[in-house]
Amino acid sequence: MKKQVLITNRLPEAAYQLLSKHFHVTYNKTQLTEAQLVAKVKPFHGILCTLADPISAQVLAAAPLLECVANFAVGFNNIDLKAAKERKIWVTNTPDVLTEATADIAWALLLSCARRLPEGEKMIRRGQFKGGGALMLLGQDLVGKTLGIYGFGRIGKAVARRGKGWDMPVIYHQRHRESAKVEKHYNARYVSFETLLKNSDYLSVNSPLTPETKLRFTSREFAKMKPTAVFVNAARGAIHCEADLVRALKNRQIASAGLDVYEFEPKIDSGLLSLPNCTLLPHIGSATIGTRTQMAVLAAQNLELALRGRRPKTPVTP
Ligand code: 8YV
Repeated sequence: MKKQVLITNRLPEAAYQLLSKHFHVTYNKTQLTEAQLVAKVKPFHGILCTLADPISAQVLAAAPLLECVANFAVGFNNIDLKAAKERKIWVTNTPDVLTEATADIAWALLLSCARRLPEGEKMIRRGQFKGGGALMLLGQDLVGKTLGIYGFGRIGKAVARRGKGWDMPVIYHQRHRESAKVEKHYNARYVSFETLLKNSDYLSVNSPLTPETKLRFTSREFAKMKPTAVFVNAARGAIHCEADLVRALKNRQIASAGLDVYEFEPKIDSGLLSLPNCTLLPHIGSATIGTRTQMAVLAAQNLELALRGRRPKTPVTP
């Protein structure tokens, strides 16, 4: 008998095509709640899910046959890893394939904030552009400015690499310091968290969401940043406190913010929506045709390998 696989939501077709060759696939095409997942997962040996699916201890407990949860994301904060480990269920993610696309979005936000693109767009669409003015929409320069990176993993490094094009010295902070060779390659200097806050002209958040990084950026941190600083988060919204960020932007404690992620996603603080000095995107960091297709293939390959009793390509557990 073929093993049973659940794809929890719409994904690039490659995932279904690959999995349906080997397994009996149930392709669900709408977002499921935690209660709906609990009610649904009993017959499945494998689940291919997205970040929006809460794979909690309750969901895992409702799936006695489960061997693998393949997440369609590099982050896996939607999955109860502890419960999965206890049951020896594989959890896999999709690293590497989305690094460049996500770094591009961090940079798109950075440029958009520096040059006030949302305000310019709005002016045009409202018919308010009556010819350029010498003092109209003055933004900030990038060349030679300091690029600060919080979380110097794959995506953080790809953000840093792009900074070379603008001759930007890079400072970074994370738990551990990189080797001298890596630092030289990225023109990057390890600094304390306080120095990162104080010295960054552009500060990009690229860390995973963990108990340690949760709410790392609050009023206290924004108060230490330069009034001209741009804050960019294309990682996870809960790494910053959204209400505190709104206050910092309103009070011009920092110049602007570029966000692809939100603390209570998909809810967004209404304060942010009315502020001119921020660029807001709907979590599209990895959303290119090529990247999402590669993510779907990798997630499906991980699931296939695990259900055949082999080691997945990119396991998070054990
Ligand atoms: C999501 C992401 O996977 O990979 C991650 O951790 O945040 C994104 O790439 C994507 O939005 C699909 O849910």
